[in-house]
Amino acid sequence: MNAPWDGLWLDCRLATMQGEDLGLIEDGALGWRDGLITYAGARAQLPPDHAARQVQSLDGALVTPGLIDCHTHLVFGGDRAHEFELRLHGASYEEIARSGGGIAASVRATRAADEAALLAQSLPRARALLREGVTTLEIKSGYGLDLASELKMLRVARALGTRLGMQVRTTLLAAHALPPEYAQRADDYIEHICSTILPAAAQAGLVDAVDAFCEKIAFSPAQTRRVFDCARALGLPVKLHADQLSDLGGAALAASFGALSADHLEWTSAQGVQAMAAAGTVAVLLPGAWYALRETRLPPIEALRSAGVPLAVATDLNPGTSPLLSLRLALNMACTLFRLTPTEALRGATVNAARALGLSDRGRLAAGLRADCVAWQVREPAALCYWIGGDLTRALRVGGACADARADPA
Ligand code: DI6
Ligand code: FE
Repeated sequence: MNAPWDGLWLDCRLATMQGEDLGLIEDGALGWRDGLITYAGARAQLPPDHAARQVQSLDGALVTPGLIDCHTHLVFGGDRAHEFELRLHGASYEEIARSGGGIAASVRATRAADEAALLAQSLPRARALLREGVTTLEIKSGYGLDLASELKMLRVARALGTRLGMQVRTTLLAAHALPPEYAQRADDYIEHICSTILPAAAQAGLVDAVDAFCEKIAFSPAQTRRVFDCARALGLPVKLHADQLSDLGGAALAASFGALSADHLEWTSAQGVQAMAAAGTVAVLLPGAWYALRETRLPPIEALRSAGVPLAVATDLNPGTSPLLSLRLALNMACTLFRLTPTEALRGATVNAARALGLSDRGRLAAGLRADCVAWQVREPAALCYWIGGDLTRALRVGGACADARADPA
């Protein structure tokens, strides 16, 4: 007789994400033990020894894998609400950056905050995502831009996961912007990343992947390649902020390194799409930044779809171009603005988001995978993309443990 399961949900609609669509199972059952799914399937086919310590009937509620936000800059000091007002009065994002605002403003605030303060400022943002079903969160550095501050950011990112019981994957984005001490010396800063920041962060075990902002207002393809060569030498996977404001061939560059993902992609060419398809690189769509910047050029969604490039959707939560505290709202934007189907959007925040992080142990409901799952207050999967805002979460498990941000009132 096997040990009893830790939990069993009955009478639910399972969106397993198995196969190429939602993998829906009506009148389903989901069991777990020791943090892993033991059964995900029809209730009628439950194995005989499915006794569980806690059994809940969900009255036909929808159950999905835990949501995965695969692209965030969630840790940062201060905010840039005043820049939001400046932009409403006609200032452009670039003009604000050139006058010392933008990322540089967040760098100053992040460097000035000690680790406890940075954690305290970041907790409410992580809690907001947890409350709406995000069980795995990617968090980038990139507002420190010196060794001590980049390590501080990455430690805070990991601490958020420990504190809230969420899974956190950390990405080093030291190549996000040029710090003031390296003004006019971008190549020297890239060398500092490669010789000092990246090796130290990797040595400290704080880096799961490496990213760069390949853009005219940030770093060139050659500088990006230099950082990626360093990441490859350290055995770290890469991902890239690619072709967001112009076509610098970022998507093809990312694909040439076998990147986990290329993100933004508004200006990606047909060649870039083909390169991503050949490399298996995931397209991470970030409609929050597109919306906040009032962009007009859409990513090549139909080309990506036709080429079979996996589509993921994320918040790009950051203080400048995407102060978006809701992955579900990102899903609504992906459908409404980018014309994804609800099935594409939901797969984009589960199985394809897991792939964008190089994770195969989550993002689907199947025996042996992590017991990260959400029971919702809706029956229709499309309702998760349809409702704009609101609290639709009914129950949440991270590795089988009850994780409710409301339980962490601090
Ligand atoms: N692309 C973006 O839209 C953000 N970073 C990036 O690489 C902007 C981040 C900020 O404005 O703080
Ligand atoms: Fe970003």
